[in-house]
Amino acid sequence: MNIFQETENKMTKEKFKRDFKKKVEELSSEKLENSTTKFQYEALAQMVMENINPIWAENRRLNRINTDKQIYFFSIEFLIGRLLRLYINNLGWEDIVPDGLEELGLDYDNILACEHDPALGNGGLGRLMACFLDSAAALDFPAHGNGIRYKYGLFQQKIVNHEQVEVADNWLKHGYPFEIRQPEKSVVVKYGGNVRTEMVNGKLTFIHENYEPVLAVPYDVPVSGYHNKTVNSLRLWDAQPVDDFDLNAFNEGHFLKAVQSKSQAESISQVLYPSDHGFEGQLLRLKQEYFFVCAGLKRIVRRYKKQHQGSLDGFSDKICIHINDTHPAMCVPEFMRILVDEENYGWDEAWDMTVKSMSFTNHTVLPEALEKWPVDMMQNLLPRIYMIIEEINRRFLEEMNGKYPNEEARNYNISIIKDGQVHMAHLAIIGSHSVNGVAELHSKILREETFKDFYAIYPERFHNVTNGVSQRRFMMAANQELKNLICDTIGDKWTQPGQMEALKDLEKYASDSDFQKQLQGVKYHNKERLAKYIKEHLNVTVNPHSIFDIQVKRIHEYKRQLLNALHIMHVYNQLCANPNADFVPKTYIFAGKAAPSYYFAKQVIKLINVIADKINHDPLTKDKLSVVFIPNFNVSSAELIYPAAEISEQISTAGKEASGTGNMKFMMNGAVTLGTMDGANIEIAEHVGMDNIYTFGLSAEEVANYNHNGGYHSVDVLQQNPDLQKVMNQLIDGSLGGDTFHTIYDALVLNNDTYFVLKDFASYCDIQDQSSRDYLNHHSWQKKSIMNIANSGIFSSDRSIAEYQKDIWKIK
Ligand code: F58
Repeated sequence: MNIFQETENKMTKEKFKRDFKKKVEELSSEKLENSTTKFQYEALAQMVMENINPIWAENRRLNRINTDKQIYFFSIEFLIGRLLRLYINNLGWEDIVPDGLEELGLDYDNILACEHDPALGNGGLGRLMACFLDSAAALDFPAHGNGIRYKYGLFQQKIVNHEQVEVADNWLKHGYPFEIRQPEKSVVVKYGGNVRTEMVNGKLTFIHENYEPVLAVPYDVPVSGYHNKTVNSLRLWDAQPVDDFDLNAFNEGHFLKAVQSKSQAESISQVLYPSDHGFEGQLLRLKQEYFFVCAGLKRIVRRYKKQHQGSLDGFSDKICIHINDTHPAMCVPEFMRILVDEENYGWDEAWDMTVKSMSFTNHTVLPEALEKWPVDMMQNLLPRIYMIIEEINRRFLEEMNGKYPNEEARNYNISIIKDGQVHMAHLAIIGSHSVNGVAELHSKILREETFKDFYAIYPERFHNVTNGVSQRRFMMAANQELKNLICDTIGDKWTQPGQMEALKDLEKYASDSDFQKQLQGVKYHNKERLAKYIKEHLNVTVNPHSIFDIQVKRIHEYKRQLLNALHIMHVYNQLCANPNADFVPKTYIFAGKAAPSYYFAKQVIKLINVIADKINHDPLTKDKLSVVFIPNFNVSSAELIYPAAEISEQISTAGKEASGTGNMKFMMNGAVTLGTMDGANIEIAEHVGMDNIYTFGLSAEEVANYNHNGGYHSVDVLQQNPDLQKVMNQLIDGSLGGDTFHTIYDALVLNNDTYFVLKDFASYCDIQDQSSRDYLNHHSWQKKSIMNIANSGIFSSDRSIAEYQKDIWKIK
């Protein structure tokens, strides 16, 4: 029994069964037993919304009258995943619904599978936002999301002839039951045109004219808290033409023009950019960035004024605008525009309010990913915003040159506008009171390298908040058997929001052979479940008694799926050379999408699939070695994959992965990390202890040292390692069924291996061997697994949110 269930509208199994049956029959005009799974899903979704809506309405009413501080996450991505099961668990119906459906002769998992998984994000950054919203609601904080309702989410990935093929993700085709359209809250966003000045009542006034208006229509999705009465909102904006009346234009010329402008407006929220690497300076992307910034701020400002007798005074004491990476950095000039142009604040006061309201999180140190917009593009698309950025920059440089007259080079470096480009990270840092990285090492690199000039000026602004993930989704819901086992062993305190560190009590059972056996049983079931999925989807048989060694994440050179693949080739070579040698059976599992324009990453996908095909069809490897690439990695398949893992591959080039969050999801499901000392792996190592993690390879410092001296000589490494030579030759000599991988070979051998794959190869092979040997000792392996679960509490996003609250937003 939970608090939520003690309330008046208590749901019982019998009531649920009655209501559900009635709802299905109303919707489908069929008896329950003749209804389709699709109608059953719709009925369940409607029942859930009918129960959430009154609580949501009450939350909205309270938020309107009370003046507690509100947090708004501005993010270009929210990778929310399927929501139905989460809502059911949050409502406290997690026992009622599955049992009730079973008694009605229905399968809960089949019904849940009808929900189209909304893919409104590329990877870690978007998923982090979803975990943060989940945690904030669980902890009763008023924190809301503000983003874009893309019509097409991240493409669906198919593998055809070993290669990635992208298919459009029309996730709204059959409607989405968890959103509420709010047309009366629509606002206009203005693009292009020109800005004219005029004296109005003795004040210089900026008038934006000849612009193209676009209507931003909000759709709200409820974000419910776990077993509590909090329901926050995720607001996603849809772009529409301002006036559909234009479409009725009476002559053909006008009609075509009107239709054109309709599709131009709609194109803004048409598609999520599928690139997680490198900055793409497309005009449409800039339009998207301003779109949700402008629309979101307008509503927040309007709401605040309504609550405060038409004034924005005191705004920064009550509102936090959190800028998630640089994509929403235009919050800074847009809020200045509202304050100065529309609300008549003086510049200095407006600037003070802006900086106090904004906080900024950086998610990458890859230089190619840092956003820089061409000045003329921004000036043409957003003329007034550009003027304000210029003025912010002018005043900033004036201050810096005054304070640090001898730091000319530095003052130039930190400029927002330089070399014909607007540097968005600089804008975000200068315009925010807080800047944070997402793991200790990452924050250190920001302070000492990426943003060192800013750190010298504003040391007090720099923070670290190590990422976290939602245990409610990635462990309690995805791995219910593990959750139950832990609750039976140490109680359920750890399942309460903010209490996950109580898992530490499990350490007492680390060497308990009874508990170890039960844990091993849970893992085995999860491996069987994944093996079944692999058989059904790929027609590949994997041995559930083999070690499940898994790397799932976006495909990127710095994440080094290639290192994993080269090692598998080496293992296969060994097996071929010595078929009767002792061998610990192993299944290597990969999943992840490559950006459609990222040729190298797509070659890596092809290589993995080619290797998999060869190995899985060789009778020599049967039951010993298999390789699987699971297509279309998304939040739903992730929920199946993490619980089945025994080894979590986190092998990025040290210094490149800001944090990683998959590492945390694996850990809380009992997988042991095999990784480099990078991102949050370092903190995982600190918490589990070096006996319970496998680390290898260069440190971030060593990588940086090589890079400062122009890199290293990959050919030297190759010359000293005949096994590696053999593998590299196989990439180009036709051994792989006639396929050759010259691009990969050239990057590693001729172009000096930017990501240190060959350099780390030998130490990776050693640690792989060691982990396989260790696996044979079940007792010590289970102990490692338990130590990982027991120490995963700190990697809950509840902890991250509590830190943001204490150090950055300072909510009481
Ligand atoms: C990721 N960034 C980091 N960006 O790579 C990862 O280390 C970190 O754990 C995670 O953020 C959360 O902090 C990331 O996912 C993107 O996908 C961007 C999306 C928008 C376009 C540019 C890439």
